[in-house]
Parts: sequence; C-alpha cells; structure tokens
Amino acid sequence: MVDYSVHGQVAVLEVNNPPVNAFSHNVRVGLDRSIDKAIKDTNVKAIVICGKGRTFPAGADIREFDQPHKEPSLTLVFEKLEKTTKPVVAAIHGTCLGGGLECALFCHYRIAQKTARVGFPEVQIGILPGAAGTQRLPRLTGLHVAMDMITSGRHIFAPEALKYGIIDEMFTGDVINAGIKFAKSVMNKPLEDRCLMNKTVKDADQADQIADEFMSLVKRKYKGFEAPIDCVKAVKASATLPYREGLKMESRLMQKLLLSGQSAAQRYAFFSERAVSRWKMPGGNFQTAKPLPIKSTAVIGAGTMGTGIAVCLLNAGYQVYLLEQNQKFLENGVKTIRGIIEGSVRLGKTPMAVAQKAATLLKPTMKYEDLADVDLVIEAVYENLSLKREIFSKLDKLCKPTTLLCSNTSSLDIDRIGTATKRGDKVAGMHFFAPAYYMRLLENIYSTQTSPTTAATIMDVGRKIGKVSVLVKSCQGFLANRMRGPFAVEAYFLLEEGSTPQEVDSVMENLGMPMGPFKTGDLSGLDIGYKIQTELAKSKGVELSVDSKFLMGERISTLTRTMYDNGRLGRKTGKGWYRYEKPGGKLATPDEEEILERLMYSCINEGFKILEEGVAATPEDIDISWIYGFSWPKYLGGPMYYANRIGLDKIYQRICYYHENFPYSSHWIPSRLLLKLSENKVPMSQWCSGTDSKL
Ligand code: 3H9
Repeated sequence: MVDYSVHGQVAVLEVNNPPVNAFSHNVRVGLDRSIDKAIKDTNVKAIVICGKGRTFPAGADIREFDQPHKEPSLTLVFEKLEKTTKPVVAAIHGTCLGGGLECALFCHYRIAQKTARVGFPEVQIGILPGAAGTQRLPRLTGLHVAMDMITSGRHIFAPEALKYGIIDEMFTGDVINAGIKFAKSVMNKPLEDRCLMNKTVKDADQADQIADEFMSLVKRKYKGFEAPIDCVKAVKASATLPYREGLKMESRLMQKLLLSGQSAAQRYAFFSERAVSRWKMPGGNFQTAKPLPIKSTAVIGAGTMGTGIAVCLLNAGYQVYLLEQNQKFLENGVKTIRGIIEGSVRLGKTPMAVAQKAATLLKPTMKYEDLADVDLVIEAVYENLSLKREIFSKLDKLCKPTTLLCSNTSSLDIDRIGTATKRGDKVAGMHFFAPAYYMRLLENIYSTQTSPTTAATIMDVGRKIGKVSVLVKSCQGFLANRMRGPFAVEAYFLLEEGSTPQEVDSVMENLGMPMGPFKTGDLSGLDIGYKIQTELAKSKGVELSVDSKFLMGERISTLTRTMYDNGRLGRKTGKGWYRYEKPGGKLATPDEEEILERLMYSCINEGFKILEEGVAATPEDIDISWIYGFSWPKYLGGPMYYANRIGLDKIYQRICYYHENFPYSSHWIPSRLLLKLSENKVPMSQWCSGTDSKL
C-alpha cells in the first residue's frame, strides 16, 4: 500500500492504492509504518511523499465513511510528518485532493507537476476537510482564498496554486526524480518556519467580514446544503481560535456532517454518477462494446436545442456542420452559438484558445449533401414523428454507411425513427436537456435495433463533451420525461382542484428542488407539454378539443390547452403560470403533504415501472437522471434514494390510496416491482431491472 525506497539520503514513500491512491485504512497503516522507518533510519536525511501511477492521493477513501472508524486516523499519521526533524516534501502529480492535500499541508514543502490539480472537494460529498485542512489552508493562503476553495470544492491547477503559495515550486518530468532533487536542496535548512501549525492567518483581522460575506454567498448559491455553512464556520475558526482549538471545532462539525442524511445522500450520488457509466443493454455492455472514432459531426436544426448541442460538440473539439433550411435561421443559429461561447469566455469558463478553435470547427450549411462524410449526425428539429422520419430517410440515403444517426427527441419512439432507415443498428437517441450547453445530463436511448457499438460510441461522445450519460431503452418519454410525466400531470390536477401554482411550487422548493414545476414550466415553455399531448393523441387517432378531460380513458388536464390557446407560454411570451389568474374553485386546498405525495409518489411509482421494464437498468440511472436532468438536490440523493429513505411500505400504501381516489390516472396503478420489493424488504442495492430481478 506504500512502497518504501531509499535513494542516497532520501527516503521515498510512494502511496500505491489504485485507481486514485485513496487513504484507505491499509494505506494509513502503511504510511504510518513507512514514516516511522524513515525517521528511525539514520542514513535518511529527507523524506519525499508521492503517489504511484496516475496521481497523488485523491483523498480519504469515501467508501470507508459508512464503516466504523479504524485507527490510525489521518491526522494522527500526518502529525508525525510535521514533527520530524527531517524535511518532508510532497511531490504532487495528477489530482491532490481532500485528505491528499491535507497530507501535503503537513509536509514542510510542496512541489507539483505543471498539470497537477489541488483542491478540497469534500463539500461536494456533504462534509468538510476534516484532517486539519480547514485550519491549515488559511494559514498558507489567507482566509479569502481558503474560504473560496473549501466552500466551492473547486480544483485549481498548479500555476494558480503557486500564486497562492499552496505549492513552493512547479516541475516537469518524473515525479520521484523531481522530489529527490528538491529534497536534496532543502536538506539542511531549518524547519521551524515551514510548520503551518506555527503560523497565523494573515487576514485574521478581517475574519468577521470575510466569514459574513461567504456565509451569505453560500446560503444563496447552495441553498439547502448544510456542508458549505459548516465549512465557513470551520475556516473562520482558523483565524479566531488557537490551532488546537480550531482543530476541535473542525472535528465537531465534521462528525455532525458525517452523521447527517445529506452527506450520505451526496456520497450515494458520487458513486451513482460513476456507476451509470458501467452501462449494459441486450447483447453488450461497457466492457464488451468498443466505441467508434468520431471526428466530424452534424447538427440538424439551429433552434434552442440544436445550437446548444453544437456548442457542446465544438467545445470538445469536434467539427460541426450546422444545417438549417433557410439563410435567416442559419445566421441566427450561428449568432446564438457565438454568443454562448463568447459569454462563457467572459465568465472564464471556456479558455480563449478553445473558443478560437471552436470558431474554425463550425461549418454552417443549408445543403444535406455536406453531411455525406460526417461520423455522427444529431437531429434537433421539433417533435414531429413524420418530419423526423423524413429527415432520417434522407440522411440514410446520402450519408456514408458508417455514419451514426441520432435524434434529440425527448419522447418519440426511436424504433419508429430507425425504421425510416436501412441502418437501424446505427440509429439511437441522444436526448439533451435545455440549455444543452449547461445541463449535465445526456440521456442516450437504444431501440430494439441499436447495436452495442452504437451505444458505446454515443456514451463515449457524452463523456468527451463533459456530460453525465445514462443509457436507457426506448419507450414513450424514455426515463427522465416519462418519470417526470406524472409529476407534471399531478401538479396540473392539483390546480384544477383548488391549489395555486405558488403553493405547489413552494412545497417542492421547500423539499430542496431549485424550482417548482410551474416555474420550471414557465422556463422551458408551456407549448412543449401541449405539443406532446397533441402528438400523443394524434398517434392514437384522437382529435382533442378544448374541453377534453380524457384521452383513451385516461384523465388529462384541460389547463395544458387553455394556457396554449391564451398564448401563455411561459417566460418567452412574458406570461405563463405566474401571471395566470388563480383558479377560484370551491374545492378545499390540498394540504402540503398531499402536494408532496402526489407529485413525488406518482413519479416514484413510474420509476419502479421504468425499472421493472428494464428501461433503466438500475435505480442509480434514474437518480442520476434527476440530479443532472432536473436539478434534483444531491443532498436528497434522487427520487429512488428518497423512496428508500421514506420506506417502500409507506410509499406503496399511499400509491394504492391515490389509485383508489384517481382511477382515471394510470400512473397511480401500483408498480408490481414496488410491491414485490416492499413485501420482500429488498435492500436498494438489489433493486434492478425486471430481467435481472433476484426476486
Ligand atoms: C476526504 O479526503 C476527507 C478528509 O478531508 C478528511 C478525512 C478525515 N474514495 O472519478 P473516477 C473511485 S474525502 C474512494 O471515475 P477520474 C471512483 O469511485 C475525499 N473511491 O476517475 C471510481 O471507482 P469505480 C476527498 C474513490 O479519473 C474510481 O475511483 N476527495 C475516491 O474521472 C475512479 O474514479 C474527493 O472527493 C475516493 N476518494 O477522476 C475526490 N475517488 O471505477 C473524489 C475516486 O469503481 N474523486 N474513487 O467507479 C474525484 O473527484 C475523482 O475520482 C478524481 C479522478 C478527480 C480523483
């Protein structure tokens, strides 16, 4: 776990715990012993700590947080480093994060490869840097930088770290050689001044002011999250309390956070985000299928979605043909793309070099023939099956045989789009969420024809453009919108029964969602729901009227049509739910619990159906879709995680209750899988798709 070697008078302690050299219990024990050995060896005059393989330790082992603590603690081990009379150098490469950075802050010197990153990402898993990080970083950088890094969790590259004094020197080339060379240069220098615990915080006199500034910032920016608030308190303590007292405060806050439900949910989200990349589908999985190389791409349609998708592809270095049907739409699209990229450069989110390259990669066109040689086409025209089929049939005829043809449809059946071509195996869905250049979720959809190679390729493209990609089976609405369906529909029904949009929104916002369903509807445009409803009716051969309350025996809301007919399409027309007259119904206003249950339990029920049918392979796929597609708060872990916390028994009973009361809403028909899982008390780790069910 820690490789020990001596090079002349320098002992090298190389942490060896792939993939990220996390400080698990074995590593702590190994490091402790290696430090003792180096201290005892009279030939050794200096010590270098580094990581084997791809990185310096990236922190404590997060998987151990759910287990009983085993000694030695990180702080206990690290303190030996500062106390020794031999200089200790942290030689950093890769990602030096969390406990890894804390380790480096106990060393007397820190040097880093130019491409290395350092940071304290603990806040993102609902905790704080609890091995003295909150007390030591401010002693190096001052309060302002420390508050910023610790409350945001952002990683910084070596040049920025050098500017703040977090590292002493940058190097290029081999880590061990650089470490040894540096260690030799400081071998006989006094260490007193290099021990951070002896230092004071330089801007301590402004502690109140800086802490107040960050407290109001984190309360606004990370509404509902507990950890950022405790990070501010702990960092402030570095300036207002003696070192040892500050450590006690840090430890108290860390224990509190570790036991909080929020941290457990955020850790679940961390591992789920990684788990969804291990996709599987009939005939293949992430291990058996290899992605095809993709260089050039095309986006069809330069509207809101098409331009957003083009920005994602351009920023990742793909060539993009942007196709529109007339010059004016095309010019507007190009203008939008430039505007988004320039705005992102101004905010410091996109480097200038990337933006300049993107400009050369964009190829606006009105000719389908220009797409003949591209490797991947993403169609992003409006939701109309016959139009999409027409486009796919045209593409099939003119594109080279290996081109993958994908649709950004949010609801239409991929099988029915694929049958318009003779290459169903190369047709798939790539469903982006608006705004596409910002939202992290990419829902990739396979049909009965799609090959695992196509799935592997679009999952790979998703990763390269920085999305969290989830692979799901095609069905009406796919995973995200299908599960969101009952949520939106119940919200409309509650209005018809006397609630106000404000009431419904505030219940969901109090739960932790950044926006309730009506504010979200105003934002994305109320015409979308109307078009989906009309398309669905059309596909069933039904003509809806303004009074239609049922579609094929299923209750529907008349409000969808009313809003559309009145031009209340949301923010884009300046009026939507938030300028809509209150329905003056005489029915009693439902209480908050009912709002919460009807919105959440209806979609949780759908989630279990999605799992049962194998549309999603795991509950993690569902939760990650909600976190990155609908901004579900990570500290609640996702709707399926939330259901597990509430208890499947209770959820099932309430779903039965609503089913009895609302027999014309099929989304209340209880999921069979939910019943089985609740009856058999199956732990969440074993909820899986129908075909794999161990029941
Ligand atoms: C901490 O340090 C607390 C202390 O302050 C105080 C303690 C008292 N533990 O992301 P990847 C796994 S808290 C366990 O796909 P990349 C990960 O699940 C910690 N496992 O790679 C995945 O496993 P699998 C503070 C971890 O190259 C595999 O490693 N540190 C940990 O895209 C590869 O990960 C953090 O929060 C861990 N700490 O990104 C850093 N880290 O293959 C969290 C990773 O089975 N980690 N794994 O799915 C990261 O941000 C990224 O993993 C990193 C590499 C940037 C390092």
